[in-house]
Amino acid sequence: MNSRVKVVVTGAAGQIAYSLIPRLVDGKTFGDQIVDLVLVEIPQVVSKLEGLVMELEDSSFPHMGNVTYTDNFSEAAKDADWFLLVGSIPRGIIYEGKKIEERSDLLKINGGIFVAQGEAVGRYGKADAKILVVGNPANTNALIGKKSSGVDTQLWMAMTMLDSSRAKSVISKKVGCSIAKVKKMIIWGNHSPTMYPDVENAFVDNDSVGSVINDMDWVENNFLPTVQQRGKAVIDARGASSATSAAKAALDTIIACENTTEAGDCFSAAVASDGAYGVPEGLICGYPLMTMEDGSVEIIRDVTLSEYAKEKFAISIAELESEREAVKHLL
Ligand code: NAX
Repeated sequence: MNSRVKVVVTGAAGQIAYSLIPRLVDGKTFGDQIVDLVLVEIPQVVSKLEGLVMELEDSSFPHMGNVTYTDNFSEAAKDADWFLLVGSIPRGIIYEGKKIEERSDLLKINGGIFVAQGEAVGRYGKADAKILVVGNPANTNALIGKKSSGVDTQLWMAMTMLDSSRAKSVISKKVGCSIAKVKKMIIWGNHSPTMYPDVENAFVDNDSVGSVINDMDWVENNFLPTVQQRGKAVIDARGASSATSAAKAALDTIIACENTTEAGDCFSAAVASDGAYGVPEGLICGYPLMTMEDGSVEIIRDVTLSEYAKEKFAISIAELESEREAVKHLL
């Protein structure tokens, strides 16, 4: 075995984490490396993590290194390579006597958490650490975290992989092909119902999905709402939000960052805009990304957007800007 990687996971007693954490040490996600885990929770539930650590120990994972748990994020962050920031206060919870229903309330509460976590990632994490924000509102949480970190060498991402996997699934059913054949599934914008899953630039074999399907009415009235509202549909059906699929998407994002992207493909995550595709600088925006041979993650810059796509993308950019405005006191 080659080396070690240290991974911090917040929200470790939550439902996504229960599916995610064992698979971080299964020898697939990080390949042939020993994975040290630090599991983080809020003080009220941190003691529950003892049970999860027991289960991990009992699972006999050859790639598992040291596993610890804490409610002290700064302590956890020391020399970490990866941060999976899953923990956040979910919609629907009673918080300080009020039911949290609005995205604006979520922004306020979770924004505060990400200031402190961002500072600790910047101060104690490795200079080349990668940070994947899963906790919602993911893009704006990542924006606050990145800004608070004060470090430019670390890579802050918000997760849109689940959205791209959902889009691939809908396309593969429509076209009648294996999901593995659907490539270059880009999610533009925010991880929210305004996201724009780009059917026109996706490929099945070497053909554009847009031209294979050739039905913009289906795209507008079926594909887009299905993908954009899939999170809600799962909640309605399951009585709980997506967990195992979100965990798989987080693992897929790590794998995409740790391995060179195949020519002609890309992966989806939201990263800080440097003005690419006209997005205001600094917004954490869903883009097509590729991991280069030297391990750096770059925005793919030569995708052509149709007028239809530009219009949809603009709606999501406007939402990201309004979220940034709502948390400007934290930036
Ligand atoms: P759970 O409520 O099961 O777990 C969240 C856990 O986070 C709880 O155990 C809570 O105690 C902990 N937590 C809260 N604040 C924390 C803090 N400051 N430090 C450490 N831990 C903290 O939620 P779960 O279903 O696991 O979902 C977690 C987050 O993922 C939610 O915000 C959810 O909205 C978001 N999602 C994001 C998705 C994406 O694609 N980006 C999809 C799935 C999911 O909806």
